[in-house]
Amino acid sequence: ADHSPLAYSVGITLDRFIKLKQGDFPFASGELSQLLRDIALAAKIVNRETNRAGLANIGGAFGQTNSHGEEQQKLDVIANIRFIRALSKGGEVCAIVSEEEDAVIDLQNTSGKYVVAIDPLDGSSNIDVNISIGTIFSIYRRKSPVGQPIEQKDIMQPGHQQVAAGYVLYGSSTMLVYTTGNGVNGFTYENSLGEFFLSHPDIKAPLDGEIYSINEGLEHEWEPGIKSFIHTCKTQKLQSRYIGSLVADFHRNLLKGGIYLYPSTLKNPSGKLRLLYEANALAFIIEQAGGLASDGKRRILDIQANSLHQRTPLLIGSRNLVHEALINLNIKQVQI
Ligand code: P6P
Repeated sequence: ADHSPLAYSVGITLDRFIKLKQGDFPFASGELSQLLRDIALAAKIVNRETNRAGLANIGGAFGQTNSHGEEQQKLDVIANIRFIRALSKGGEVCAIVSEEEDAVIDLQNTSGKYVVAIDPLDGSSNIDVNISIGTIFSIYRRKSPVGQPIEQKDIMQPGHQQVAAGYVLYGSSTMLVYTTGNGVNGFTYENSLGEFFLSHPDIKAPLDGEIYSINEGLEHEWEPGIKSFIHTCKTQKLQSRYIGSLVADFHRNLLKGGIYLYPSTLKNPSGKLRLLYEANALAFIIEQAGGLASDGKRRILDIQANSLHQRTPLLIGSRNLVHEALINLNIKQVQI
């Protein structure tokens, strides 16, 4: 097959790309490929729901709160159901941990080799004001050989055990960006054809960047190292860009260069973002693209979870910017 860049960028669909790339895993039995297709299918369905939310009276609040006491939006609930259903029907997954579900969902599928951690719709408070939202997912192989998946062993694996990770950005166009550990590739959805096409082959994060993303309204709650780093960003005339939707901020910084920070705050001493289904996936992607992801002390991918929904501070993006932030946070030299 022609592997020249042009060959990849002219009209190659996600399905074809997955098949092509499966060659990278000669012993692959095709289950991970099928799982990626199942996720893409659910993304197409959620994309359709988000695009018509305002019209189909599925915008706005669902009228219940999730297990964290956060008010659920109707689309949160719909996206959660759609991804769980697609993964259950696909047959490759034995268990799911979802932001929208307090407990692990055991799909009663003992032949499923994979575990998925997912935030079905992040940033859903932005839906009603038509700001981009996203899905974030991590994929692991189960560690226990058979039977009911074991929470500590199969579900709460450290991020470096991921076999794949990605996100869907429902924005001005809908994109699927994922890695299986061999680089990062981006696909843009063509609504009229119902297909994702390769649009961003082999994404690399610029080592430097001119953008920093943080909620400045919380400045009074930051630790001194964050205050000094953000002050440095301002003296170096970086641009402040903060959408309030993690996937949108992450994606822009990945392509253009930049750093996103959600540090420890008084309200959220461990940060606001979740380790298992937000930070780990984006950390895998950014490292595959040449960037860094840290909680301020440790590499995100090295953190061993001890609860399903645990939060973590997150500094993620261009290598040199994250490194600069870490030096400010831990004045002692940081080896990362
Ligand atoms: P804040 C959305 O609720 C979210 O989880 C991320 O998508 C976003 O970056 C962050 O929280 C915004 O949080 O506290 O700045 O409103």
